[in-house]
Amino acid sequence: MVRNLILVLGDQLTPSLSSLAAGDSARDRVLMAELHDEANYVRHHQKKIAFLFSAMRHFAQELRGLGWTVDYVTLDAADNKGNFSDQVAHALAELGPERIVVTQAGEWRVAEMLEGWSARFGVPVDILPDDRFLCTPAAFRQWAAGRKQLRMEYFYRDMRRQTGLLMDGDQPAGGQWNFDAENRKPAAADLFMPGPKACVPDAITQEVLALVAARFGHHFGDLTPFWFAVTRADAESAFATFVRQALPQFGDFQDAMLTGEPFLYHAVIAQYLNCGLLDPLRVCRAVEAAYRAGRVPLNAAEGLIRQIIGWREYVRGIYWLKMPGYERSNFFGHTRALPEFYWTAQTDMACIKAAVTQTREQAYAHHIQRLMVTGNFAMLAGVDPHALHEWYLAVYADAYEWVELPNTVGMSQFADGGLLASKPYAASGAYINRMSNYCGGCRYDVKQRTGLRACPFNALYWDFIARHRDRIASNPRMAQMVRTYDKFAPDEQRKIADSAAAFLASL
Ligand code: DLZ
Ligand code: SF4
Repeated sequence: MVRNLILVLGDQLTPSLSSLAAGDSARDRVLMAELHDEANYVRHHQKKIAFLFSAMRHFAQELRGLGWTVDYVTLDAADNKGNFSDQVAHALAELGPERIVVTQAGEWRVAEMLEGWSARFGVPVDILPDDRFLCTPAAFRQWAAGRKQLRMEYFYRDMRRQTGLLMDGDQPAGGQWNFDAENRKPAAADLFMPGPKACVPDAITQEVLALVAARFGHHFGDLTPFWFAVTRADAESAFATFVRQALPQFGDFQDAMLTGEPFLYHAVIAQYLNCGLLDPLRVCRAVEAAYRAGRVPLNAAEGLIRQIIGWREYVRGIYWLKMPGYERSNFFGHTRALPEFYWTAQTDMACIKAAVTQTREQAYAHHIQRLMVTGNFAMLAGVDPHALHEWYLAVYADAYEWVELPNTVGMSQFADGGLLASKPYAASGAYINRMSNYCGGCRYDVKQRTGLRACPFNALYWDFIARHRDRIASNPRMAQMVRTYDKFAPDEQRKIADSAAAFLASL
């Protein structure tokens, strides 16, 4: 007789998960399922689906090793019902448990579904907090209450104090909270970049790859070569390799972009953190230990820890504070469809071509490529932020709505009108030229503002400033750009408008 049915979602691959910690392996049953609807609510990248299915299969094995009985429903199983609700209904009919136990879902859409189950099934449903995060949605709400602007920096300092990470007593290590200003060196192509540790697919992964090729071969993205870690042990080993080989340089070159170097000194661990294979706090403690041992400079250690206990927790807080509704934010009223080259990479813009190509190959691009190339372009071109949101959610292996949506809608598109970001992250080609070597190999000339050969980012940038001047002129960080635009001769302003219009018409 089964007591509790414990549903483990695809991004809950953590043995200490609250639903499992509350359970008893002798009396409870674990349910995990590969579901058509979860792979399709946006059409996820093939590599992302393979990663998650394989990591789920390995996690089921890990749980069995710990004594759990796991009902694992593969995508092609005869009793696969295709979605969470029908799969749970089926398990209830088969097993007749007293209650359902589940750790709070990461996405609002799924959380809503869980909320409806006790009424729908007439069985008690225990929804337990997800204690893999440092800040609960309720604590974040409290932190946000009464604040006009929700700046990450202040939240981050609280998290440093709360965890004691990089603290010397009550002072930040090195006498400074944030070393971002030291993290903006452009990279040179002759640097040695080790790249993330690649794992060899085992028999389970091979089977998943065949399944994904057969069932999701029409989705965006290259399935192979497949090198992601799919077990906790391999994810930890990939992280240890990063700390040893790349972290010392991570800080300096965090914002750099280089042709043919998709990873530079980035950790490429977000996909492991976000599905539960790596523990955020343990990762941060290991990074601090490397700094304290003198193996890693402070700007690198602080930069990485800030991403995890600062930014990652902060965007999750914003997500739960603002959902539902946040996904439809559209401050600028942008309505353009997402250009086809976000899927095909067929564009003469070398920066976009590089970002989309590596996204197709790796289901990965680093934060500056996402923010300042594909994100920046979409905002300048007036793309509907919701369409862009669905793209990011589909194409990146680390993307779940709780983390991706605030990054897209708030940070990259300024669609929430400045709740999250202090200014629109709009930039002309000059920024991309400074931080990358893309422009040298581009058909467009980054130095020209208008005309057929001019870098499209330039006219689009000034046209964006002109189009939205009423919305942005009151922002102290944008007012200067509005004044600069106003000083352009009328003829130049007309050329900017014509160039931008001609380019947008060609999309
Ligand atoms: C993203 C994803 C995919 C592609 N597939 C599954 C799946 O087959 N089974 C599953 O339990 N979860 C999957 N997920 C994650 C969910 O869509 C969702 O993002 C999380 O459960 C967070 O609410
Ligand atoms: Fe991108 Fe413009 Fe540079 Fe070409 S010239 S790579 S379009 S920024």
